[in-house]
Amino acid sequence: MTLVEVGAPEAGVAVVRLRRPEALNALNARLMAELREALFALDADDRVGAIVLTGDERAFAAGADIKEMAGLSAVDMEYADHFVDWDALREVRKPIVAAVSGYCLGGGLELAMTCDIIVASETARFGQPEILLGVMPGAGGTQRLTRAVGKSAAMEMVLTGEPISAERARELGLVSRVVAKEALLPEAVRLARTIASRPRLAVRLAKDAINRAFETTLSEGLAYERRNFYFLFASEDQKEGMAAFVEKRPPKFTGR
Ligand code: DAK
Repeated sequence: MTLVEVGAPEAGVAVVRLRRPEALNALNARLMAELREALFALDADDRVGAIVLTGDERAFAAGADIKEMAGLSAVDMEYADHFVDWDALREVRKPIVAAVSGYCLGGGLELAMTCDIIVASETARFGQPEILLGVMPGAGGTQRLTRAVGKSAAMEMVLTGEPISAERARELGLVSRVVAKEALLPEAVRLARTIASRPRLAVRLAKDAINRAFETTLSEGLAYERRNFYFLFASEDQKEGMAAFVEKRPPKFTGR
């Protein structure tokens, strides 16, 4: 039985579902390896323009698998490269919308933050509870959360381990929208379809440039943005998009 279910692409969007409900979708090594394989396959699939990653109603994911991690030593982790699949996820070039319901804790939140947009159901709970286990976030929580919500709120969440509500997460800018629980998947898919309908190369280079904002100074980021912008003038979609505007007709994008 697989721990990651991949839906057939529809209107440019594939839904990937974490499926380990008996452990609140705790992220063990097998699940992460399957997730990596699934996301990379979709990244290479021309039918797909955007991906939705979701869990179930009770949990997006309640963290990395504590039972699997409990007995490891630092030396084990270093030699086994135990978390290699986590690091790979940031290489996915297509946009990923995380649709989060219920628990989104520890590595679950770190996984959601590796995605590009987080849509939450009103039942979602976001937290970094690692401190309660005697450790701290290890898959980007101290970095991505701080960039998303600022120092003070990140310190509160990481140092107390207490979760926040979906509404609070929206106020802080951690999620882009909060919807009723029945509307979560339809809304995330609708958003992903809108993105998938946009010219693919522009979407790809825009995602790339936004992610650069977290890696560089403003001047370097602006120079990077400028190069991606100029590059799009080498695309057929730029010619088509601008010609269609001038000719007052809908554009026909090809992704070239
Ligand atoms: N790991 C393993 N099993 C888990 C789990 C987890 N994180 N969360 C829940 N489960 C399992 C429970 O053990 C239980 O299994 P059984 O006892 O039935 O076999 C089942 O899921 C249902 O959970 P509960 O019975 O506890 O359900 P409740 O409704 O009572 O409580 C809860 C729900 C979410 C409040 C509770 O389960 C909980 O506190 N879970 C742990 C949350 C947590 O501490 N998460 C952070 C884990 S540390 C890294 C990558 C990632 C990480 C670090 C480094 N690298 C790339 C270096 C990440 C670390 C973490 O996420």
